[in-house]
Amino acid sequence: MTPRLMTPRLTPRRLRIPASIALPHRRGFLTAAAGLLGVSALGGCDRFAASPTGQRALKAGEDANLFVQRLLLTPASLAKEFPDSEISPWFKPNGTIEPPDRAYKALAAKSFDGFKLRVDGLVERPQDLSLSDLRALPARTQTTRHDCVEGWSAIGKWTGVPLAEVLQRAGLKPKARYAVFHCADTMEYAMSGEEEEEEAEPEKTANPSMETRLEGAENQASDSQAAGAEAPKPEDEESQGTPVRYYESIDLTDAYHPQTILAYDLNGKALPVSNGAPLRLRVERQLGYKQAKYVMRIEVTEGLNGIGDGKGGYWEDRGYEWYAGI
Ligand SMILES: Nc1nc2c(c(=O)[nH]1)N[C@H]1C(S)=C(S)[C@@H](COP(=O)(O)O)O[C@H]1N2
Ligand SMILES: [Mo]
Repeated sequence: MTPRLMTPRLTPRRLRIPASIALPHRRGFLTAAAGLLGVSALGGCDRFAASPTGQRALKAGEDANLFVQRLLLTPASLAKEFPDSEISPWFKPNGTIEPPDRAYKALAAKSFDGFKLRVDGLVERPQDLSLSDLRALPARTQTTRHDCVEGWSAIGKWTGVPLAEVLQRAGLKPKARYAVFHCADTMEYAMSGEEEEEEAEPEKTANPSMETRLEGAENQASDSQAAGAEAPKPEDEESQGTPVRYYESIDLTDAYHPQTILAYDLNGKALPVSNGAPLRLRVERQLGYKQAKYVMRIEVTEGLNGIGDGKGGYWEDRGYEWYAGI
């Protein structure tokens, strides 16, 4: 048992972990942790499993297992937080900076008045939460550094609702393992049938590095937006093929992490469209592309197959790592 784990920052209260996972006192917490990890130093797994603490911890299931393991095995469990004096004067927007989608534009035109975050999938009580619903839930503010794979960083002060609060309202079903974030912005249009095959081949052969492709897509996006040319026109949406929208996913360990929030404010003001309005994910121990902007729906799933190309995110489907730890 390493004493570092007993830091006051890691109390269950601060972590807002579900009641079923939170154990009444630290000794119990660490005993349960040891049991779940198969550590026998505290008297053996069998004895642990038979004890009331063990029973409760084991019943909490694999979510608790993942959660406890990550806490125990990760030396720095919280991402660094910065003083306000270090906030970047400008938080560079990247990737999509203005979703071309008709539905999104209609919401933005009304200051996201009709916005409802859908929470569904493996949950007991699907939710549709307006911005005022989300703002009425407990909030967390954190000033953190965002690191993009392109090699730039920015420090921003984010305020939002801990994802744990939202998931707790929805209630996870036993098979829940991942939270998938479906975003409003179309990245490209998929063609149907043989056309798609023909188009896909040369790209695979050329095999450009992911950085090149990411940069390419980002430049293309900003160029077209600047020129107002290539950006899909709302009336053309359907005729261009099936929209391929941005999406991301995290496991429940990250979902319940205290710094994982759905942010609605940046630097004390409503999130700008360029940075993901009305709602974006902050999962602070991972890289920029995990920080899904324009989140419309959170789907709780058992696996990642069947969503996009099955790798857990738009950029993951194009070769990036699913776990983008910093
Ligand atoms: N929906 C959506 N989310 C996204 C992206 C995007 O293009 N669309 N780009 C990602 C990347 S690569 C980065 S670095 C960050 C950029 O966030 P920012 O625009 O607030 O700087 O958003 C991430 N989340
Ligand atoms: Mo990025």
